[in-house]
Amino acid sequence: MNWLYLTSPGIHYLRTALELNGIKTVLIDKVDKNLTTDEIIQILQNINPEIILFNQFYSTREEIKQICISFPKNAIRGIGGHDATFHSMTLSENEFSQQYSHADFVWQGEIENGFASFIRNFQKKDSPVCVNNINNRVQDLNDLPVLKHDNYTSELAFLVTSRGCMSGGCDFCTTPNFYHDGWRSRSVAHVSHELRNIKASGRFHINITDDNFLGLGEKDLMRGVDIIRRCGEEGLKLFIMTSVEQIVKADRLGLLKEFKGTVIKVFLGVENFNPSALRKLGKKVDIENHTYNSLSALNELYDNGISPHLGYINFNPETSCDEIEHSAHFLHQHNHEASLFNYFYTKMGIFEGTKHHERYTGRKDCIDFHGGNYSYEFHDRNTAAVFALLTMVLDHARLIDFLHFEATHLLYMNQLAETSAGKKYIELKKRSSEQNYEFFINALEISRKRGSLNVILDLIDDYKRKTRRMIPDYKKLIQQIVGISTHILREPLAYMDKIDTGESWQ
Ligand code: B12
Ligand code: SF4
Repeated sequence: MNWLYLTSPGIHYLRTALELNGIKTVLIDKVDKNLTTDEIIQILQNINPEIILFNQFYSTREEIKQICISFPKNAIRGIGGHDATFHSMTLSENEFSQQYSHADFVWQGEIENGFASFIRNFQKKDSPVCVNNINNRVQDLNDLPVLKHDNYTSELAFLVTSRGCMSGGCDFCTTPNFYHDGWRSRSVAHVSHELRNIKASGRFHINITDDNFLGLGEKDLMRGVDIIRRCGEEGLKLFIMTSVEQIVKADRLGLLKEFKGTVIKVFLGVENFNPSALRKLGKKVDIENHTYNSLSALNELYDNGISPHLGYINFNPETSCDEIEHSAHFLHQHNHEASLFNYFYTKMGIFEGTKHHERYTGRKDCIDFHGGNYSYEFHDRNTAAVFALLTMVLDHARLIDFLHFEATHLLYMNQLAETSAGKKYIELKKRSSEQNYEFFINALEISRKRGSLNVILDLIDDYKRKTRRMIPDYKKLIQQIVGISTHILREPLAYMDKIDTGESWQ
């Protein structure tokens, strides 16, 4: 999916804060340059730095350890970021010393206040040090540097216009604890300077990585709309993440039409259509009205030429088969949303720093971290069986998800819904939605009735055969869309070209 090619914003803030304090830096950007672990080690050996700093994600913990170990011990090694912050917070002193023995320090929280002077004065100790900076937030985000965007190659620009969300937010999310005193934003004028830099870098597509771009109330919404207007004037295209409530509000105030043609995709925090599942997830919304509000928001986005991408969590440790069945009906019945298999497959992660982590840590059997992933067992055996069946077709389903995602993005970026390509797109979306739904409901049925191995194999074969047939159709559609498009993202198209059309498999 094209958003995976995005450079990580945290390393750019880290670098800029150090440079502004006279500390010379070299950026090694794994995502942007598609670097392997060995290549990173090689680059580090060539540079031979005095200090190495890492922005850790839960899936890169092991890789960072490996890099640290492969490098001469005299360099200072520091680790920070969301995952390092919360992971280190949950460890006892002994566990911390053991698990971070490859590091000299772990920094918890933002870097803007305090990190530059810390690193200048830091002396290596016998065991790693933990620095708690979580309460030392940047309160006025207009104090943040305006980034230049001249040091990464991706076609996608990133932009951070706000930090945080509601205090005491959703139980599965780490954002409320990282930014415990709530949502803060940059002014429109401050953001506008950075928009100019992005434009000057030759990019037209921006992923706004704010957890909640449109904020929490009407004033925040108006700020967001103002930024969208500026982007519209500059011909910039946006991907944003926000809540169902703010989209509904924007529509009620007649503002959503201003998004048209500028906002291409909205990552919408729906999470689920089932009230009982929402309660288990600990989603902080008006649960009884959430399904209605979510469906209104989806319709309003489509009506304004914007493609919604659902933040969706179908499985959690206590998911029941009735909940996922109800949820599947909704996905299937509304705008063919069942077309993305990922919505069916997403399982809640139990991350350190969340209320769920606190809840489940007493029950250690529930959380197991290995190979860069959190796993747990489902309480219900039938639910576990459905999830296992979904896993068996994942390789095929993900290919179609990728093609569908990119077709959607191109179509909406160029506002081509009303063309013949748009009609073809809807046909394929419907086909994909029917296939995913049929597979899911059959998987559910088999799991409840404890179906035989032959029945299971037939179901899997049938799904795989049908999805393979869709590959050439999606590829043709994407070519057709590209033929009439003004705006194109080259990188995902290059990946698409490498996908075997599947014609030889039929
Ligand atoms: C953009 C984004 C993405 C992009 C990633 C783009 C990229 N290349 O990084 C995409 C869409 C691909 C993505 C995917 C996923 N993401 Co994501 N994502 C985000 C998001 C919303 C914004 C990141 C951002 O821009 N932050 C702004 C920068 C400025 O903040 P920062 O990185 O924290 O950096 C600050 C400090 O941490 C510190 N710092 C950072 N690095 C360092 C290093 C040192 C040495 C020091 C001292 C300090 C320091 O200083 C910085 C400035 O103050 C965050 C939420 C968030 N608000 O951070 C989730 C988040 C990181 N994602 C999360 C998750 C769960 C996922 C997925 C697993 C979702 C899914 N189910 O598929 C996938 C996994 C992808 C993968 N490859 O494994 C979780 C991670 C939880 C955890 N404990 O690790 C987060 C925190 C969301 C959440 N609240 O739960 N994601
Ligand atoms: S609304 Fe989104 S960002 Fe805010 S707490 Fe809930 S999941 Fe996290």
